Amino acid sequence: MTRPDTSALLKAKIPGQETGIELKRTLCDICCPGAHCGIDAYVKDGVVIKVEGTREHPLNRGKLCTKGAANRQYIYRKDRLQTPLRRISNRGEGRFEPISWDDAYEIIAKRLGNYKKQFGPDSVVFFSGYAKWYRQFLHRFAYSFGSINYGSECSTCYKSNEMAWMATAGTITEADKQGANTILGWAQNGFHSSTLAGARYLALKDAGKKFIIVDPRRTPATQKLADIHLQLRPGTDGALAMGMARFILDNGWEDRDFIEKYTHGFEQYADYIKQFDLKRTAELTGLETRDIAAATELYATNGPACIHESSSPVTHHINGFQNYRAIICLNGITGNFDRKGGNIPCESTYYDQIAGYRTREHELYREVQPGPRTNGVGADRFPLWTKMMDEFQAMDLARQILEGTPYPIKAIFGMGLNFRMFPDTKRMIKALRSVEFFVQTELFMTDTAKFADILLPACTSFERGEFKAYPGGYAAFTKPVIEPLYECKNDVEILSDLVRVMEIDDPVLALGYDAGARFMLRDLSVSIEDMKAGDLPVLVPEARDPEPGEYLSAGIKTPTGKFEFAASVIEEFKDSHGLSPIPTYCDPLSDEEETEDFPFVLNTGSRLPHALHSRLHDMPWLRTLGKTPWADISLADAKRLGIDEDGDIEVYNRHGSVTVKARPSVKIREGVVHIYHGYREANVNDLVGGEHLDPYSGFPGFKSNRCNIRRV
Ligand SMILES: Nc1nc2c(c(=O)[nH]1)N[C@H]1C(S)=C(S)[C@@H](COP(=O)(O)OP(=O)(O)OC[C@H]3O[C@@H](n4cnc5c(=O)[nH]c(N)nc54)[C@H](O)[C@@H]3O)O[C@H]1N2
Ligand SMILES: Nc1nc2c(c(=O)[nH]1)N[C@H]1C(S)=C(S)[C@@H](COP(=O)(O)OP(=O)(O)OC[C@H]3O[C@@H](n4cnc5c(=O)[nH]c(N)nc54)[C@H](O)[C@@H]3O)O[C@H]1N2
Ligand SMILES: [Mo]
Repeated sequence: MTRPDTSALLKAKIPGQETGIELKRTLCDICCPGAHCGIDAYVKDGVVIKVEGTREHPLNRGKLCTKGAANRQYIYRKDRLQTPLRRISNRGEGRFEPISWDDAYEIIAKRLGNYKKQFGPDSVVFFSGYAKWYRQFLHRFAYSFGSINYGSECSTCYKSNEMAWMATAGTITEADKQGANTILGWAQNGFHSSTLAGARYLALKDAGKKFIIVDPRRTPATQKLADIHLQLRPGTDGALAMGMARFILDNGWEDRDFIEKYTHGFEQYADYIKQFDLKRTAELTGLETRDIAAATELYATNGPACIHESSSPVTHHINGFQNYRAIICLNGITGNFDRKGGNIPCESTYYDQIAGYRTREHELYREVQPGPRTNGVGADRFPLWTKMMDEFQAMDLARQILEGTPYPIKAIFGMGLNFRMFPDTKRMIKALRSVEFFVQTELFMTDTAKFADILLPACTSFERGEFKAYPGGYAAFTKPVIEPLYECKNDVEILSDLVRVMEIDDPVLALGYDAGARFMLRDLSVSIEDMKAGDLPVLVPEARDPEPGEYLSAGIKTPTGKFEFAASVIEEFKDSHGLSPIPTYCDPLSDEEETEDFPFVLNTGSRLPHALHSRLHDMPWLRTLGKTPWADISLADAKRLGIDEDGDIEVYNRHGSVTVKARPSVKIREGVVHIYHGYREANVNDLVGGEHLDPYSGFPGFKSNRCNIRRV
């Protein structure tokens, strides 16, 4: 066989000496840390010319989603920041002049140092947007600087679930879907939010598992998996869980042994849920009594049954934390806790991965914590959050900046902060205008970056290395596949430089990323050098999955040593903040007066498979998959209001309005409007109230708001 000539090889992007194309390996960090796929990067002359999924990678086995496939457009986006910049126009206008790294560091050191001296270290807040890889380092940087105020996008993401589990059972859990006969998928649509999970779900379905999906929308999961789809009104999940619990008790389907041996507060909870008979539950949730009954029977009698958790939609309501607890309590009532096929206690490793081994990620920052977290932003208003979480509740940040109480915030040190993801975005913008000093590290010239006084160019996962934990006991340490573009630096290098310029006494940060990683991974028998030696994740020998029953025999890690229907951790806030130790239910719209002006429920921000929050809407390939922002409405509502497919509609309420295309369909129930988030030209968070918050977690009510719609 003759070998094709070089130009043909080049055209086909074949690696080798003739072409000068090298195949190098990294990961895609565009979406959640649980799904950072292995990437084969084809590099020629220092430029990535092609990406593919790594076939040997234990997570993605060669596959990539649309987001991952668009990585070249991500790395080489035209608005990548190239040099450090100093703002020379009004905030938000976006005119900057390039400055040197040294000058940028000098300015930052001087300004932050002055605020610290004049107003105390807590007057400077440190905040991270969605990226997670540098988090522990930023957290430590805040603490070493002396400020207790480290916060992140976690103020709206996943942590409320974690709190609910910890408060109830002293642990987080994983659903043992393999071992289960019935899977209760509560807000489960991994087909969009975790693309790789789709194939795994289909395999479970093929294996004969029964699925109940609770979701106000019709989705790939409800269509491909659900034996029963409970299409409830958004945010009424707590009422449904309580109705199911009562129906289980009425029928004697509960696990008495488990309840007696392992639980606390059952009588009180059983008494409370008496009000949720099928009829009332159906009224509250908008479901049919027969569907609730059938789903409950399937769940309670075709066990073992596990509950698949979603990471945010159930908790994006003002009643979200308690709704989530009510769902968790179904495990306690049926005994599907720490049992094969139920929800199995587990521990999280490095950025919420469940990898079967532990790291010292929390120690990295806790060892330099400068004081009690009760001094943090939002601490007075959200004491449960403050007690249970290691960071401030950022939903109170804009208010504190604008009102200056309980103390003034003078500066923000942001990494990937994005105002568009906050409820009441206008208030967040106002706060960014009024804060005295705002530094931001970013990849791109985002609308938020335009408010920064000093803007520092960060780099992508292709231009740096990082430690990464994967389920199955894997650990990886990537290496850069290209040099940082332009003058970019990675975020941790920036922190490391700043520690030196600001003369902060922190030997770990001063030494940089590898030193921190060594600190966090010091208990593992695999060294970071071992991990770096190859270009695929390696197995950590001591990693192991938890065995069902192990946690119960070791003792439940709550104050009573029991699965707590009545959560001890909430007791102390009963009188001071009106929080209830047992799950209670309130309407998700109850904090705003009901009026005829806003008869619709606005549900926002379900995941789109080709988008990640605000971040990918500007990327040409991905944008073609959803050109203009739209609202899903029901066919009945469209007909009644004379709204056509793709007609412009205004969605509005007392907070604001957006104009989007209408997409009437069977996907959504009557009376509900759904809009995807993160669009510049139709920012749905202008319609979410900044004080529409869950008092337990501080989470915003992104997923139920009053609104109305009209044809434009
Ligand atoms: N209406 C509505 N709003 C929501 C939600 C919803 O469901 N509905 N969901 C909420 C949830 S769960 C979440 S998690 C948040 C997410 O909200 P954000 O975290 O604000 O999300 P992103 O739009 O991804 O913004 C992150 C920014 O970080 C930048 N970035 C990426 N990688 C790096 C890096 O390595 N270094 C630096 N310095 N910057 C980087 C990106 O360019 C981007 O501008 O949104 C919340 N907002
Ligand atoms: N492609 C892509 N993937 C992502 C992200 C992304 O932006 N893009 N973001 C990542 C992040 S930060 C997060 S937090 C996760 C979120 O991921 P998930 O937790 O899976 O959440 P979603 O995909 O937003 O929503 C899942 C389902 O919940 C339903 N839902 C909405 N409101 C309610 C409600 O009130 N009750 C019930 N029972 N269901 C409801 C929605 O209709 C949707 O079908 O996704 C992650 N994965
Ligand atoms: Mo999230």
